[in-house]
Amino acid sequence: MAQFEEVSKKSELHPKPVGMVQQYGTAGFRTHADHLDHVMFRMGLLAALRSRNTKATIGVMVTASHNPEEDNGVKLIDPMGEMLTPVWEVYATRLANAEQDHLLTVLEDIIEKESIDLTQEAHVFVGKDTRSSSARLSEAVLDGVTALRGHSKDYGLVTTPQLHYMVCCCNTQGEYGQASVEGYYHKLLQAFAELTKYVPNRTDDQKCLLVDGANGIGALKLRELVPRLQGELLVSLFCDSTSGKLNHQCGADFVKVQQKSPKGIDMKAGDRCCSFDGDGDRIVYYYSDAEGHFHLLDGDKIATLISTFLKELLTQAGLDLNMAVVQTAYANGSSTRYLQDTMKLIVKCTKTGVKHLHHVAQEFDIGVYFEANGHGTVLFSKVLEEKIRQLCKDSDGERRRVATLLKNSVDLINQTVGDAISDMLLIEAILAIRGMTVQQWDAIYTDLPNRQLKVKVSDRRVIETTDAERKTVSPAGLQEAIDGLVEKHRQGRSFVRPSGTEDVVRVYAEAETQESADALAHEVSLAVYRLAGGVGGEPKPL
Ligand code: 16G
Ligand code: MG
Repeated sequence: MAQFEEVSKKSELHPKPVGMVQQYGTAGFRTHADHLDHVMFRMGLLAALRSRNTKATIGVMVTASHNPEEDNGVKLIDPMGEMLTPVWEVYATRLANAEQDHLLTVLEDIIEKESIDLTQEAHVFVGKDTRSSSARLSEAVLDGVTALRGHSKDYGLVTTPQLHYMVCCCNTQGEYGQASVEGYYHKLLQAFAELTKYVPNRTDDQKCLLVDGANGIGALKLRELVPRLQGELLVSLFCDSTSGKLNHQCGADFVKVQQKSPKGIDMKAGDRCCSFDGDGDRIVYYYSDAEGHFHLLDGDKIATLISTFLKELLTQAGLDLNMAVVQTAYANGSSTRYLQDTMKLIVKCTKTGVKHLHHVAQEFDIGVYFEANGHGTVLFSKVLEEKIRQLCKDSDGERRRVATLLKNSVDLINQTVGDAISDMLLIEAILAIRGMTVQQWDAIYTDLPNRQLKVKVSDRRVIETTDAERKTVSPAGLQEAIDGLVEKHRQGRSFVRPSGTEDVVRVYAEAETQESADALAHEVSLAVYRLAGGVGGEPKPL
């Protein structure tokens, strides 16, 4: 026990309120900031163990992404910059929920199960978003790392994907890039400059982009980056955190859910706009047309733009490699049809949550993955990266130009996780290279009208799903009811799933018209309410 004296002492400074229970959810712990001090300290401990276990540097990011300013949260980052492996999510939950006098027992149990050698060195990178609670909560993480004699490096204010990038750089001994904010900018700026230098005749109008920084860390980081873009992109930054509140009536989640532009953005008809979320790992684009109608270009449209571009380059380079787009059940049916039938791409569907998409995308030479909500990136196999390197060296003329475009696209993309800044630069480069306006991009396919609703039930775990959440297996009769309702609507599709972040059941419906999608969503909500133990009043029609 002597080796844990420091843990015992320090944990008294970060006591767990008796009886409080939290879960390492889809993207880590997330709740009101007042309930997280002990969780942060313990995640510092866990990161120090995970580092010894993997003999690599581990990341801990303090953020609650798109949640309100009052919330906070924490995500752990594994050695290659990917999200924490599921077995350790279970440890994280156990450690966070251990009552004060059980903490050492749980800690020792993890050490024993994973045969962790405490004499090994431990290294942990820590980062935080701009929430007022983040400073003290990240101190608690650092306390935890130190209590287990780990070394920590505090990156301070960084976006979530920047910290993922740092971890990957460090564990690849710099092969992925330099593990500093400066190194991150350098890599992206160079790739962006190389890509856009092939399109020298752009007008200022084509270079203009309005960005909503969600009043968060993304805005701060973009402000550092923009002056260095050398006029290749003319960014007007809104919701830049100088006056507005984080995620309040702005940010990618607000825009996606409300289907309207953020408050405070000064957009004219046809202006190309995008919104980041509160920790800079999601992005959506939009514009309004001459009639004032709002048009959203979500993760599905982004995946289509990027995969179409990369597929064309592969063909031009004569590289016969496999490529897939990974989506979730939320992907608009029109996008799936376009990618499969017109683009002849492999399309895979997984459960909601970035880690699931990431995992499937790893199986291909190029795996483009995006959730409709704007979280996504592209993964490239080692084989592909090597072939591109060879082509850049051995070919000339047009083939070399194409290989160079591919190489710089790879460099511009943050392969560790979805990254609003990197995605934005890639999208801007593709639009520039193709000479495409945001309206032309939007016109690649037309979204089917859709509607999302929530239903409150007494226990959402009664809903069990299969087939990447597209079908339910319980409660009995629900799937049959949904099938019956879907049949009544042209181009109808609907599914329900328990949320991983909120105590609700989510309902999705799409159909040929908005009226039809709204009606279907309502009918399916009623079926959930009746068959899965709905609470409160019956769902009302929209
Ligand atoms: C989390 C996930 C996101 C997913 C969302 C679903 C990460 C980094 N984030 O925010 O990918 O779309 O949860 O929420 O994995 P839901 O389960 O409440 O619908
Ligand atoms: Mg986020």
